[in-house]
Amino acid sequence: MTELQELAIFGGKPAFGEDHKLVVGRPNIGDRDELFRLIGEALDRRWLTNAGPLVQEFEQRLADYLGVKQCVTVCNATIGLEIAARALGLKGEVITPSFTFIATAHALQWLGLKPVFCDVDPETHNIDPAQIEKLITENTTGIMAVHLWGRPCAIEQLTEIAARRNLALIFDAAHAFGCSHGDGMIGSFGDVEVFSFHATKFFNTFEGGALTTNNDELARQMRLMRNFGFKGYDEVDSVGTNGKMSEVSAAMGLVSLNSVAEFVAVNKRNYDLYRAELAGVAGVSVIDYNESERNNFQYIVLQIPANPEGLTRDDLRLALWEENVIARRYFYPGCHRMAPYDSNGPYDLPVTEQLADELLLMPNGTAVTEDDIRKICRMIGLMMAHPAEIRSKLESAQAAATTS
Ligand code: T4K
Repeated sequence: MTELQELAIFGGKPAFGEDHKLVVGRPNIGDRDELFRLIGEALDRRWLTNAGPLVQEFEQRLADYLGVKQCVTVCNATIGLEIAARALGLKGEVITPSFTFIATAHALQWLGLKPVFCDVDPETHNIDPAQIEKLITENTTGIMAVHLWGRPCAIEQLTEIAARRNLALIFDAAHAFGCSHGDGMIGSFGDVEVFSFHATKFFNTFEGGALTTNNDELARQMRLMRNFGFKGYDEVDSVGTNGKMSEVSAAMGLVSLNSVAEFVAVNKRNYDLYRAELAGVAGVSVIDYNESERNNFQYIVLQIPANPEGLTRDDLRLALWEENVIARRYFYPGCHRMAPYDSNGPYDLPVTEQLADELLLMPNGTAVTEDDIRKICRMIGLMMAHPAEIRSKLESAQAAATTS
């Protein structure tokens, strides 16, 4: 058992070495031989991008896995969100949460749309349907909701509001690959759903993403837009961009798909262990997943409510960083407090601000062992039990840093 004086902030040796830092988002990697075989075939074919055979196979396998009619892969989810918004003809204002990765808001702003920030539900961390209607104006054309941490939004309520108010409904499903909602997988709700397959996601294609929809005409338009709007060699149908996925990314995707069940099982094992190990630690809780649904368990989200007697989320983060446990404050400070949105206030987003100050994400995935987790949780227990000592040490380190 580590004693207080053995913690790195008191001069002890960090629990993890510089070459074994534990981070949020270390990629999961499937069968390398199979990956190199697929890449070798692509090289032999000399067909490297532009809807090649691997991309086509990947799209079909994704559509089958998700139970959705159409899947259009893209080079990343940010471009995917932009293509979705453009294909749906969004104009003016789009209602979206501030409590998300900045890409959600930026995708809208990049298109000249105005993201209108809506607060989130304190339990689900997802956009609060009860607050959406107050934000709808004559300029509102859509809702871009986010299935944060892979936990589905209030899909039925959002669908009902969108239909009644004649708004498009896009789900940013960047976190939600492999998650279900009732009878269906995330991927077939709203007008379109957008996945991210970035390296830091539990299922990755290096960079990449996918647009999924049951609307054939929308899929056709998004397919054209992803390739500059080209309809044939010399004919352009609409404004477009370069959002294509490469063959190398599709190869990684096919290989990742073969291992997706194993990645989820490891995430779940780790999640269960974090929960068990932290169960007795006062002042920290681990957010839960609805176990009657399919989840990917990629995000281990700790909540450390503000408490004048205890450690804050930021104290804990700094102490863990000294141990080379690079826990992250997703999504601090909230999009509305970042440029360019911070100059548009005032905002009334109390739950967003509270969560941005209280949540801390922990390392997960196949690069994290059960021993790593036990070690991390023991340190968290020790730190949380000694708030005064930890805080005074952090304050003196900070004072020394500012005077030097
Ligand atoms: N919507 C939502 C809700 C999202 O969360 C995201 C992306 C998007 C949209 C946009 O999707 P993409 O356009 O990216 O497809 C990371 C990811 O870059 C980002 O994709 C992700 N969300 C976000 C939650 O996390 P950062 O700025 O935190 O990344 P960074 O560079 O700090 O990396 C995180 C950790 O992962 C580091 O500690 C190092 C480690 N890492 C990273 C890479 C790239 C590795 O160990 N290996 C690697 O290859 O945004």
